[in-house]
Amino acid sequence: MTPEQFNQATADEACRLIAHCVALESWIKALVAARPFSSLDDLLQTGDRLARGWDERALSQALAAHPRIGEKAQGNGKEARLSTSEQGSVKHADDELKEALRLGNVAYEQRFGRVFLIRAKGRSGEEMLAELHRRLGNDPQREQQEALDQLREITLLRLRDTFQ
Ligand code: 2AL
Repeated sequence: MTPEQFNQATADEACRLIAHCVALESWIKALVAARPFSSLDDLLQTGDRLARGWDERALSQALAAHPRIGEKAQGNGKEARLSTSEQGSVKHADDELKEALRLGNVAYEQRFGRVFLIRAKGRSGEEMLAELHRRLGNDPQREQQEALDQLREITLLRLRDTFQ
């Protein structure tokens, strides 16, 4: 799809075209309402600006659509396929790394009460494990900000990949 096609779609159709980027209807609707975009850069910058307004509620809502690192996504929709592809580096991780990620996820959920979220595309399993361990040392406020930054990165990568 080109930005021009996105500009010209009906509002409902435009929402459907970007629905896989993040499970937050408010962001999807706001981006669609901000059309027309003069370029892909304009579109991506607006998507980024709108994502900078996310808070804790948005984070917990959006997290429902993200499987744990190292766990298979549920269902066979577009989001599940995207997660599987983003997490490609852990698919063939050895048992030791998989177990370390599993234990890290448990510790993170006990400490912060939500799933550990990280932009997986472009990161190895070892890098994600190191980040998990580092972020376990964050205070809750700092960690919420890091998780929101990761959610924004994942969303913007998905948005970028939606367009030619
Ligand atoms: C994910 C996911 O599904 N894709 C990604 O980049 N990160 N999940 C997660 N728990 O961080």
